[in-house]
Amino acid sequence: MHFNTIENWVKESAQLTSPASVKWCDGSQQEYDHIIATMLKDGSLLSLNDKYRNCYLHRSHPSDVARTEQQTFVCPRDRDDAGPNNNWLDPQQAHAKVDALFRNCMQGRTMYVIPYCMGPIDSPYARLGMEITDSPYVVANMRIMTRMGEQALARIKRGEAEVVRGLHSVADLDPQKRFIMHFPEELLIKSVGSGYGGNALLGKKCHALRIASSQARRQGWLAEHMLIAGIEHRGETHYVAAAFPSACGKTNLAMLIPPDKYRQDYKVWTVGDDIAWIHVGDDGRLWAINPEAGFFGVVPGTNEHSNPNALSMIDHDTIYTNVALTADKEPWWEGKLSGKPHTNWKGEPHRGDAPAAHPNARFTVASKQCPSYSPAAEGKQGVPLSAIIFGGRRSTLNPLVVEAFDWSHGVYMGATLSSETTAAATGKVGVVRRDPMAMLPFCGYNMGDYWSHWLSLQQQATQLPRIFQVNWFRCDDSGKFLWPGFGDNLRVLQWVLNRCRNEVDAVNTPIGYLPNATDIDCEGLDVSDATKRELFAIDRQGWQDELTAIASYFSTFGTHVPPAFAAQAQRIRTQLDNS
Ligand code: OXD
Ligand code: MN
Repeated sequence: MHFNTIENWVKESAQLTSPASVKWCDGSQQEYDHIIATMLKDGSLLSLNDKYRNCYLHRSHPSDVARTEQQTFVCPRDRDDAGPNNNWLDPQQAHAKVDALFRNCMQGRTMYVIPYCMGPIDSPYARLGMEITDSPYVVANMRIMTRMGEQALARIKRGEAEVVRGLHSVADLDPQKRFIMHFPEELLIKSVGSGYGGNALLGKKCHALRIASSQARRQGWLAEHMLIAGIEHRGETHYVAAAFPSACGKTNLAMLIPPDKYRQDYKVWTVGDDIAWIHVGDDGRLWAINPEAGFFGVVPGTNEHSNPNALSMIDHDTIYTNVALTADKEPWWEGKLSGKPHTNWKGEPHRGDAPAAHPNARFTVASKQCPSYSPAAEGKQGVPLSAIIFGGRRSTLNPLVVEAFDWSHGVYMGATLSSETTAAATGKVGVVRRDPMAMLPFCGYNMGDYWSHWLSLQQQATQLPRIFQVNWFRCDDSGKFLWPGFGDNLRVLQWVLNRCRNEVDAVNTPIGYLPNATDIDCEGLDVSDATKRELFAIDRQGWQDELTAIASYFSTFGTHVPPAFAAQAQRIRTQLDNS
């Protein structure tokens, strides 16, 4: 895109929104320090106890605490291109609707222009973006989450690549006037009325997933809601990408520390915790980069047990959003093992049973602060994938781990992913919803076409990763988790790796390959043989019902559903009947 086009868009945006001044961000430390100082002065950031060097607390508006999917729209000209998975408006109508809200909305404020790069700055797979915002909080967060500033601008000025533009304003934060609009055909995002996370840091969900997924479809690659981790064993590192719905432990898995008995032999390297851009390499394998430069992670539940790496990276140079405070101004959240809450996330005295930190409270921190951050994450080419893992939060039915027979079955497995909802999006928590590839809120085009696109990689790649499905969240009748999770998930990853290296065989079942009982090491765990059997039991009636639910879900995508899926379902049904 020609740089003139971008300059004109910045001018037009300023004419529309009438800011007091316009500032092009250079991404420097000095600029960051200045923004922080301004926010400390106006009260939108609070400083924390000195033990937390360069850490700050931001309290968002209490009605603006999570992504708002019902106000998020994908607006290609043809409604069918958005699919039943997206809210849609005719692009002209959508522009008119939001432009009315943008009119003069920046009066008295500074308009910041943020050039940014998603992915290592010198990577051929990195992509460029430009966000305009009136929120200093967004500027500070974008500096941590992306490669922002001079170098990105230099690449943009060269004009050789596509640039995704995003116009953002907090406006008056009125939830009724909050819209997150995507125009994939124009590579454009317009977000108004929210200052929170994925609604406002446009590089993340809006650019790197919704718009990028539609670019990826056009250009033959994948933009996915996946962590990327390297598992090192005896000098060899295998990389896996894993898709889980929001707030289902991607960050914890990406930063896993092996249990004691494995610590000598295994080391997990973090490449990314939320987004993977996957392309076919010259060698016919799939390679992944993490387009982000930081983590915007869920804070509650983070502790020495669940994620020691995260805990140690967030005690300095971190922006906290919506956590509670102890009496001596240390950040506090549910699951923190020390201190006690004095002030809740809204800044009120903490009382009673209500959570002190908001369940979707977040930390923003540079990836480089993570002790397990992989040097390969900064490499130009990304990392080659040995396995892709899909995981949902299901208290019943889905086994601890199962491997797909082949790519086509694996894609079907990903497409049938479902999960109980969490606090990462507004709405009811704990309801089972279908969340194909954990991309339901993030796929920027018709999900039926997206599945076909996944299947089409078979024609492009010569050595595809194996595909697995995991479920750390199986419960017994009393609601108690059957599997310890966290670091012990390495025991499952070990099986995944052994399968990738063709070192163990597996049991052929209607739903895929299951581990032999002895191949998942449970030594030292409070997992009885009976529990283990339950973790891998196939509930025949449950699966038949699941197939019916899946078929009815797929039918909402009409003719867009790949025919290969019906064949998969038919095979599973027949094998369940016959087994
Ligand atoms: C996130 C999300 O913020 O998925 O990563 O909601
Ligand atoms: Mn996410």
